[in-house]
Amino acid sequence: MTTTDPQASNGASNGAHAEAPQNLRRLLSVARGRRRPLIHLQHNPDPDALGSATALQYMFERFFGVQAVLAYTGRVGRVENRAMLRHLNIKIRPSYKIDYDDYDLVAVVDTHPGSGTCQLPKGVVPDVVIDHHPSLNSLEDVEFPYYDPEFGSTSTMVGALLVENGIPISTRVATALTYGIKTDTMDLSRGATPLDERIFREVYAVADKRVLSHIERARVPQEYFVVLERALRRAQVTDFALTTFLGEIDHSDMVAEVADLLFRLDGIKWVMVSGFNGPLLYCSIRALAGKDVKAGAVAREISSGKGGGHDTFAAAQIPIPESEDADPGQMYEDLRERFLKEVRAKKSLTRPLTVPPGAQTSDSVSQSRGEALAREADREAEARERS
Ligand SMILES: [Mn+2]
Repeated sequence: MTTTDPQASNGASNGAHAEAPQNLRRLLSVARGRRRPLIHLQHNPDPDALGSATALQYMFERFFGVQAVLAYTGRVGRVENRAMLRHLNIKIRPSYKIDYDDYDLVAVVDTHPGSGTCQLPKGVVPDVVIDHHPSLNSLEDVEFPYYDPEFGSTSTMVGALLVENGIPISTRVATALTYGIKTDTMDLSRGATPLDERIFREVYAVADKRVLSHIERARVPQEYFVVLERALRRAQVTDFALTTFLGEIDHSDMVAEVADLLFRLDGIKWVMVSGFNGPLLYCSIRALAGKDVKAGAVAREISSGKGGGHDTFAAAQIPIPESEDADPGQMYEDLRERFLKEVRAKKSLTRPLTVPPGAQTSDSVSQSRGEALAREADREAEARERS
């Protein structure tokens, strides 16, 4: 059963996926005869979007001998994700350079129309949607909505279409799916079902482990550590919640990465990390499982509907007003205020994670060191003048 009802499941929680043959038949019947398919990815595509799109592209090629174009909006920021593109030779094209009228089939992966992460051009109704993100939207206009929030990743969903139907996969496709499942489920620890495990085992067996390691251990620019230092220095522990502001960031994935790192702090139930890039303030939220307040609802609430997500991890993207006195730092403070209220953390119980505000840090140290050097240079110049 394929359904747009978020309550229903098409079997992800079971070890086997009985719907796989039927889902494959439906996908093939929609795609049959189409010569120019286009696969539209989630905004700022992550490994799950890239992995599921690569596997779907492979299916179009295998069954119909057609080359699907992969279109994206936003950017691929995280170095691991860029390494994935490079090592697996995944070609993606910016959506704005594409005329969607040139294509006779549009498939959307790892997002769905109506969601903030789906930036399809206006008026484009996809023929196929493959997604696992919780949805409040109806997908009834979509010919084949393969949609089920029970799955830990979209890569599992496309992987199931292949594996459960006995379709052989290439090392490249297996590696892409492996990395997609791995990152979306945090190594099968987050939102993963027995089916995610099963599909993961199958694709991992075929995956190129050396390439995987090259992707996961991709080298980062110095800026990464600069932002990380800022994140730690500004982090505040409030009761059981941890918050920090990264300031300006090069790409939005950084808020998620720092949120995952900080969530490791002992005794913490909630994390919120924010930073801005261009016209948007980004925010990532993490929560312990089993709370009566869910991360997705908190993200939606504190961002006035500009966010959402899963029970334990969620995100928001809040437009920064164009006016000159718009202050992302103040926006973060307001967001933090709403967040702490929403998760019911006691503000009086606030302490710095590492150093107290105003403590001597690398910034102030290098500043005073710079001043000392300048004074020394002045003295030397004076001495030269006297002699
Ligand atoms: Mn995903």
